[in-house]
Amino acid sequence: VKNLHLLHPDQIELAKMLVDLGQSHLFQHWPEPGVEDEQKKAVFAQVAKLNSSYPGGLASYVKNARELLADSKEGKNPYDGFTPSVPTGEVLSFGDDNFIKFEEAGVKEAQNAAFVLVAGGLGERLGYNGIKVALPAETTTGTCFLQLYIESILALQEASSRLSQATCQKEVPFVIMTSDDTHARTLDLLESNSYFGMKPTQVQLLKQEKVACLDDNDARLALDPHDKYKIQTKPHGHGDVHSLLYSSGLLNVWRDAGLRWVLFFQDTNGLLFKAIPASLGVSATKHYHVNSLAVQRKAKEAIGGITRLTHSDGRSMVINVEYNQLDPLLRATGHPDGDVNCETGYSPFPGNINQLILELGPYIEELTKTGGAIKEFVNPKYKDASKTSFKSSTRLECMMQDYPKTLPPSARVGFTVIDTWLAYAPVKNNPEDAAKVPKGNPYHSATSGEKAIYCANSRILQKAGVQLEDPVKQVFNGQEVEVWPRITWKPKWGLTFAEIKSKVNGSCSITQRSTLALKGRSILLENLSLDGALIINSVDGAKVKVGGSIQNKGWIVESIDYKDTGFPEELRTRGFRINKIEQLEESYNEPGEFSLKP
Ligand code: UGB
Repeated sequence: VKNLHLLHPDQIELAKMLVDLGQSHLFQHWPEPGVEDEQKKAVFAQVAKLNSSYPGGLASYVKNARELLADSKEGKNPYDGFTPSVPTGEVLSFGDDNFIKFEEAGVKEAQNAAFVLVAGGLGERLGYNGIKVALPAETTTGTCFLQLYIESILALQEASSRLSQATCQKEVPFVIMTSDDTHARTLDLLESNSYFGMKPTQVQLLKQEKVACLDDNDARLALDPHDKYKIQTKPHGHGDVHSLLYSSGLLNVWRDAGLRWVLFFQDTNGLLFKAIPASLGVSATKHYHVNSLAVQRKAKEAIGGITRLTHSDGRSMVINVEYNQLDPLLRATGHPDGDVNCETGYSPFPGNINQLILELGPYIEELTKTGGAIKEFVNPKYKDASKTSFKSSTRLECMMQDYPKTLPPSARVGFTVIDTWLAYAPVKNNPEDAAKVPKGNPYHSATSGEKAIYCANSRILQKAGVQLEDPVKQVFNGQEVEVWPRITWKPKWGLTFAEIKSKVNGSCSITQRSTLALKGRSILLENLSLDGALIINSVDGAKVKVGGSIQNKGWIVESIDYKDTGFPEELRTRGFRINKIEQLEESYNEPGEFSLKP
């Protein structure tokens, strides 16, 4: 009370609210006025921020926390009363007529889409010190994830307006959700690379705020152990993306501009855009309000399972059930073996890859009701079985894929299963953890993430008629992976199977030890026989026909020890480097028609 005169009237209101919420411990230790007054004012600047960045403010946060902490203490299961079953959705098979049809529909729709990347996480599991979107997706060209994503969106935008014969190209908006951990470095990466060719006005960064930590079951806000004038905060999870988008006002801007879809994706999946055209096509054709991308999932694999939950009171929803909850839920509902593979060798529940396609109109309608608040959870680490005190402070968390939990039963919630090799190879696990992954389950490491890109590109070319040698098995960082030829291309070279197929003619072949990098739009492979490394750079107006027999010493994949600090972290986490011994590299910097036939 003695310090009240230091505060603005609105800060006094906040102080009263905190007292009403049982949070007076936050300032009980304050010394007399005149001592550390600036720090005291700073506390209220932080309180104001915490209050405005949470839907419903701190009062809602504390109320939700008390309820969730009480449920957790009681051991209440959030899925009580729900029975899981396998939902139905669209299952695609790469390259067949159905897939091609959905891809075409998706490309048409892409100009009506906005893309949202959630990139606020630091990736503790990966043990990498930088931001994950700056990591090379593959080291043949060194293209980082953010560049790959931006070039994919631009390619999609261009292909979409070409297909619909639009007179001018619509700019597809790209939003990146950052956090205090990633914001400055993400902006710096964009600025120092001229936004990788995208107009800076097309990109928008929205920073998520952390939430207050909680010290006990009464949801007393925790003070920072190192600073008694600061409330301790931690990340609230990727679910924040919905309230941030809502409060930014962008959704209405997009609706007014005629957009129809919002696509959400995560930070390190180098394959993702190979799956986007077809899945957007599914959304548009099936009129899905919510479409979750999924892959076949091995039982107990550390990705959530897409599940239909039916409540005894009649409610029903299709939702992601996190992997640590699926097994107990199944066991509690008449499946004594829990989360196990079925006769296909996979779990019957498709694996959530956290790529969501939402229809904009129904999305805005829903957020107008909820303000973007997502059902939260709390995961306190208790000191003992009495569950009365915590080992360390906790906080509420939320996940973006829980958005459908508040939807009415009339909402059209579906999913699209895509071949794993085509759609999903995230970089999440450090080498030591990856090496411990049970045999047959995916490593989700930097090693497997890069190898998966070569595998997918090789298999796509194979399907387009190119003869390829079989991959060889090699071990890097304790992980056995298949090594295919190192084939990469710019997204504008080919985004859909139909487009890629149209660029491969005659009888082409590529040996396993080869490298092929196509860095241009109009490069036609015709009767090419490659045994070595071939790099083609071309400007947009240059049409290059590449054929004949090309042979050289090539680029070799060499194993390295991840503990060898002589190599940069980006290479150590993969366990290999590419030794560029000999290549044929040609650049076409002027428009025109060219032929490369050594
Ligand atoms: N992220 C944020 O932007 N903000 C945050 O506060 C936290 C994360 P993780 P997670 O694909 O295998 C998810 O940590 O949460 C971003 C799904 O929940 O990589 O363990 C972060 O930058 C799970 O169902 O993943 O698990 C990153 O881009 C499963 O699908 C993204 O959110 C799993 O991903 C994911 O963060 C998976």
